[in-house]
Amino acid sequence: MTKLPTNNRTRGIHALYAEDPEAADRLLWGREVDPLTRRGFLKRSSLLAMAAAVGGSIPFADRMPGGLIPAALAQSDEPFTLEGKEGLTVLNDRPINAETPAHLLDDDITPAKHMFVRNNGIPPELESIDADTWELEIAGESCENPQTFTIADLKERFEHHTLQLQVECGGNGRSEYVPSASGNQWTTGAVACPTFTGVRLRDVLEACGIKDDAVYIGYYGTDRHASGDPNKEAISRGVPMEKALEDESLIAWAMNDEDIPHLNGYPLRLVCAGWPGSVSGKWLKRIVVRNQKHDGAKMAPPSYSMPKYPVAPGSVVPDEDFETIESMPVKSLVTYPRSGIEHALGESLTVRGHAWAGDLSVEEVHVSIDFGTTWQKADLQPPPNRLAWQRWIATVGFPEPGYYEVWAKATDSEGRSQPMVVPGWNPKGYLNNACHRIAVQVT
Ligand SMILES: Nc1nc2c(c(=O)[nH]1)N[C@H]1C(S)=C(S)[C@@H](COP(=O)(O)O)O[C@H]1N2
Ligand SMILES: [Mo]
Repeated sequence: MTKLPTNNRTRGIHALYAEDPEAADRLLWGREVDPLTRRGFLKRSSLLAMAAAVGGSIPFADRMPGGLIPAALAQSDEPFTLEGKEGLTVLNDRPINAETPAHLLDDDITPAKHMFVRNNGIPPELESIDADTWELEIAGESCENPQTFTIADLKERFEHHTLQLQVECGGNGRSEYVPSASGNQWTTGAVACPTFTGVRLRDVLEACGIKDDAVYIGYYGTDRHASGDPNKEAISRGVPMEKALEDESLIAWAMNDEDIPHLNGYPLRLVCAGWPGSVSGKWLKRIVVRNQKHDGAKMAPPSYSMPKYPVAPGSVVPDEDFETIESMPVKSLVTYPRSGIEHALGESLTVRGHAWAGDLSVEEVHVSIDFGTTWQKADLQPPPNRLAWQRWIATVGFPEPGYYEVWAKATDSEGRSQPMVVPGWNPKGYLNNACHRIAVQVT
């Protein structure tokens, strides 16, 4: 007989799932979980792998909710892994949200395995997606000739463009706000800058005809609302026409010259870089050209919106006092070395990272090793193209042994710098662009 490797709690939870799944969910997750949302995290094909991982067969496997992480794994120190991803920190598994530690963002071009995942709902099952028959519909009241394109049509009819584009979640950095804001507690890792290949959104919209009264576009994807309700969208956001028609706004079918990873929107996604990542729709099925500001799910305040004036921490802000976030603020990361390293006194240390500034470019980056008392200018490279992040590099020395922090601070092309402390508190915890810092022990 195979035996379960772990304690009675594991055995207990399986029995409880068989009897009373809601109670088991409360016990395991500390909350109730809609039965439909239990699906989808681990695929059926993973059952064998899962049995191997827990060290024995799972007698009640057929009653095990699809979304369940076996307690034997959830309780172990093994980092939990997502297919195609490496080293990400999983913040939430219903829906899946995972961020990238700063030192894994050191590449100039973010590899697919290190691109963060931000899901508002339940992604379409990979098995249900057929890229060959996938269709994108262009419609809306301000579209003259609504049309449908397969991915092959897009590839054939329009010019291809490959650009390196930064995607950052509007809530990146949320974990630092006090009082805490609800939502994923991102630290610094909800940002990435891979290349995307596709066609210009502008070319496709123009082929369908844009009416004079068009002011906004909105996207729809095939993910489902977290409740499982088929009549609700997980998210449907968009951008004003001006942003939609920029050279860099793409409908992309490839990331880093390969298929877009499943969790990042395979087989087709919108990329409107420099704005909150939420405008870059994944699993893209439909784009509507609107004669009013798009009113899809998560367009209304307080979603992706900031108070129009600074508010005291903890304030309640009325909906009419919010405005939709557009360009993201200037920001930077120290991606090398990894925080916490030891360094030999007398040797200089090369530090490097990336800086970006929403729709703008980065003008300067400075670093400090004395908690911001003095700053030295870093070398800063231009972006490979507009809306890509920029590499910065600096060499620092340390006067004596002890604990140091390296801080980095970027300044955008309009003279705005990153704050050294967390910027203005806001109800949903958006736009924290405080300086990133790493620890260095000099011995
Ligand atoms: N269809 C769909 N598109 C989506 C989302 C989503 O949940 N569903 N999340 C948005 C948000 S909030 C962000 S930050 C980015 C994240 O992109 P990534 O998961 O590829 O990193 O996708 C955006 N596009
Ligand atoms: Mo996001």
